[in-house]
Amino acid sequence: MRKIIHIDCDCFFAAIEMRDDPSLKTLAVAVGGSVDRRGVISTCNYTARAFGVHSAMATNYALRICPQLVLIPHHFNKYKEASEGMHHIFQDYTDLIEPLSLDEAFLDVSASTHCSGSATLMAREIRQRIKKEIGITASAGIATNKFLAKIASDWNKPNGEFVILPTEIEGFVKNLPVNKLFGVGKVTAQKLQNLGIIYCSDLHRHDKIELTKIFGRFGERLHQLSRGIDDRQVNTSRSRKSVSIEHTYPNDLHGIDSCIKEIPRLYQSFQERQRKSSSQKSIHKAFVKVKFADFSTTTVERRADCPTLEAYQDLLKEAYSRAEQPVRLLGIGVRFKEEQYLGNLAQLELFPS
Ligand code: TTP
Ligand code: MG
Repeated sequence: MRKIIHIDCDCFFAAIEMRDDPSLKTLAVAVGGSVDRRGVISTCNYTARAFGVHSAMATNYALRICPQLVLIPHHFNKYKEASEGMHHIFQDYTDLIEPLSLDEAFLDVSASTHCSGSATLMAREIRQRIKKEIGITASAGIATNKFLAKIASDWNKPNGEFVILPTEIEGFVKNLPVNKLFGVGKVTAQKLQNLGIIYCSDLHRHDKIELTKIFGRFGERLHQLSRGIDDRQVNTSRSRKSVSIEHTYPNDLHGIDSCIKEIPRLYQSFQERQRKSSSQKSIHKAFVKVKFADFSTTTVERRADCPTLEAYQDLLKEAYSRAEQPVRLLGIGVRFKEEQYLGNLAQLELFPS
């Protein structure tokens, strides 16, 4: 039986800004891009959430529904520093840490002897240390696998924790809406709803074979998740599958020529980013992403070991031809070879559950 903790900070970027300027604490605060640059909200505090503001919302709209919203620009260095500080805390409890983002990580504490081996007490202590040493609050979920731990950390957010004991799994998943299952997006949720499946208990009426017939390989996963089963390891060597850079333009780009002209600048920033990451991975594909004025998005990719500027310009022509509308965002990037992951997975087998 494994002991997994999922830690997720509360309104992370906004929490850092409130820590550094306590006068913000009583106000509705968001961190994001400005209206004149057609920015979006990265996150907002819980006061702003009460007005309906949320991540990925256009700043312009957020200010309309919450006119008193205090908008703060990003300070990524501070977020990164806080994230590193949290990782130092995690390392006092286990080496098996899988970061999911700057403010979120899975910890496998199965073998840890801290707090007499109690994952619940470790999670509490970690939250207290994050508060004291970093100055922000985090929520924690404690369970026997990653899927349940992640759902649990959200259960009593903000500044809360939730434990799902092995004996409670069956009762817990029974009443869990299927859209909470990892991998169930809007389309699958709708498909499930059409079959009268709203809660995990509804999924229990269908056996593995039936679910596989309807949902392919994902059917098997649905069968397992709906029973609270998830064998995924805490992946300490989680590695990126792609690297990209994208830019949202303050004014839409009109015509293919003005889009093509933007590629050299993107290409240069992208190369800088790659240099900094000093990645040793082999490139497998190059891709270009285009978001049009109507927010529709298209991606074109092609096999390439070492994509040139011209290769990206060709990909862009193909992507643009799919809609031929004004362009809001351009992105370029690379995907890495799959073997890298198999290598990492093999390494993970060194840490059996
Ligand atoms: P989340 O953990 O998803 O959100 P949060 O920490 O702000 O709020 P919650 O209390 O619900 O956990 O994301 C962590 C940070 O990542 C968030 O503070 C800002 C950034 N982020 C974006 O920049 N864009 C996004 O769309 C999301 C979801 C997050
Ligand atoms: Mg968070």
